[in-house]
Amino acid sequence: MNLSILGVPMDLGAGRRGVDMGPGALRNARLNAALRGLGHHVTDLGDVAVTIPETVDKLEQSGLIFRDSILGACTETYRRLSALDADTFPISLGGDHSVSMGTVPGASHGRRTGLIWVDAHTDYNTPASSPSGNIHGMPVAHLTGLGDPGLSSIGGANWRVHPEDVVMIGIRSVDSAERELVKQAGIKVYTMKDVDTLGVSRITSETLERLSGVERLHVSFDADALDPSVCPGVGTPVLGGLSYREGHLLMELLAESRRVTSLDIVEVNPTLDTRNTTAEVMVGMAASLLGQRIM
Ligand code: DIR
Ligand code: MN
Ligand code: MN
Ligand code: MN
Repeated sequence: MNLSILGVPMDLGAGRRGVDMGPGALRNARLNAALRGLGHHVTDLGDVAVTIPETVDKLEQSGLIFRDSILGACTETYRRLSALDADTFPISLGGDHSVSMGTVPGASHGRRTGLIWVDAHTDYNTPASSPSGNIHGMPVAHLTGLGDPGLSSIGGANWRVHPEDVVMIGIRSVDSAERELVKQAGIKVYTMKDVDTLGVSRITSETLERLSGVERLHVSFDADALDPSVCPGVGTPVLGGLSYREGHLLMELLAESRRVTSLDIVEVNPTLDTRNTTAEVMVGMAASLLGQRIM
């Protein structure tokens, strides 16, 4: 397969600094070589230009933290990915999870897109519901058309992810107003309780069945979905996450389906990590999704 890698070194949407160094950490963990080793043709597109937070006023024009700079970086991300051929598989490297407001429409090529959101958090706050004001807690809401009109129309005025085409896996931290929004939207959520009781195998087959009508299938993998004992280098760790094997099994089963068309790896924070472990684990997850097999 032709794979294109795009870094989005942005930490403007997170409450803590440092995820802007994620793309460097993932490349340092030999992402490109791992994917080439699987037989793929890998092109690294480099990084999108992102505003340095120290150079602008935090509340910018809008009153929403770094909203204008985030909109700018996500719009550029969208442009870079939509310029690729539809049969090229893009892997976007965050950066905080707000990058997905650009990667998901960019990788969609205007088609109906299923979204598998692997995360400890549902990221379904709007500016009005958010207790933190951090935009990395809001990307899925914007992708489905809620919230700030600029952030919700990066893929054009008419393109949206339909809430019924979103499946979230690994969830264990949801704000109270956010919970109501997720329920109202009808998004399918597999919490960690569901992972414990149903198992990743059943969850993956149900997910693929639910998303059988979509043309594109995007996986957005927040490193904090994995347990902090596996991925310590994240800004908002929550105990009780996916094990190393549960993460790999999910990626392996999705790979076997041959339906996934794009991937994000986000929220890797080298300043909070131990010896680049989190980047190394996430490179392994990407390799499993792109066809690495044990036998
Ligand atoms: C929280 C945390 N729900 C917020 N969200 C995070 O700020 O909206 N998402 N950490 O990854
Ligand atoms: Mn997230
Ligand atoms: Mn296109
Ligand atoms: Mn998260």
